[in-house]
Amino acid sequence: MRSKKIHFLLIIFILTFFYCAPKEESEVLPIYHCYKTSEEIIIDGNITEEAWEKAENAQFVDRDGSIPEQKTTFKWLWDDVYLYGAFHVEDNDIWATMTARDDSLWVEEVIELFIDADSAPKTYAEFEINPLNTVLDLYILNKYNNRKDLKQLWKWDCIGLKNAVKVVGTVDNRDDIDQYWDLEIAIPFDQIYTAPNVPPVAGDRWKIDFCRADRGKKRSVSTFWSPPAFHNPLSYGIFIFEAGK
Ligand SMILES: [Ca+2]
Ligand SMILES: [Ca+2]
Ligand SMILES: [Ca+2]
Repeated sequence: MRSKKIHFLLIIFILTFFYCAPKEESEVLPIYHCYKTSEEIIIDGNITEEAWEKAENAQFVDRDGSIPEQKTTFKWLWDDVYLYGAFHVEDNDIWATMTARDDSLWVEEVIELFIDADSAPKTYAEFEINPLNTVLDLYILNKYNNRKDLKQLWKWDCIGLKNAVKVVGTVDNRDDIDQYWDLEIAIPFDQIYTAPNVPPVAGDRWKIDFCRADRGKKRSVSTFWSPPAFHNPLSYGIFIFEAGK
């Protein structure tokens, strides 16, 4: 009888544990450790500050997890005002034509950022920046965690956003061989309305993803930090704010 009771309690314990235990996201989602910096970062497209050398380096992958031929690497840092990002985008054919804010940048070459600060996938911010340094920014209401009934709040502009690109190559000539473009960006925390803490507290976790459209003459390649990205916020990677190194 006693043994039956112990078995019963054990089953209850196991069921309770598995029901309450958070999903082990780290087993399937990439993790980025974003360190706090006290050094000045000038948003000029030159990712040459010493601070960047201390940041964790990560890279984009193909939909199947493989490393694409033209690599994209990125780093992030933060201070009390901004979230700083740096992307290094290898590309032998860099091109873009759009220069108006909130233009359809995704049909050309672009880096896209999806920021789900409260890890509640129904709301997140989207940024896109092209090699001409044109910005698209909007808030998304995504009731079903997919593209169904997506509400896009285009009028939202991230006030105080700083962004700069450095192109080693030509954006307006597709007949020559280019090398790369770098994007440096500073997003003011006070514009991320869904952030649980402004500025973040060390240990805060956001859900974030990045994508790249590399639209070559023969084919388009989409790469990601955590595929499938885009409007699948449950797939975004885990972005952890860490104290300074
Ligand atoms: Ca810089
Ligand atoms: Ca390209
Ligand atoms: Ca906008």
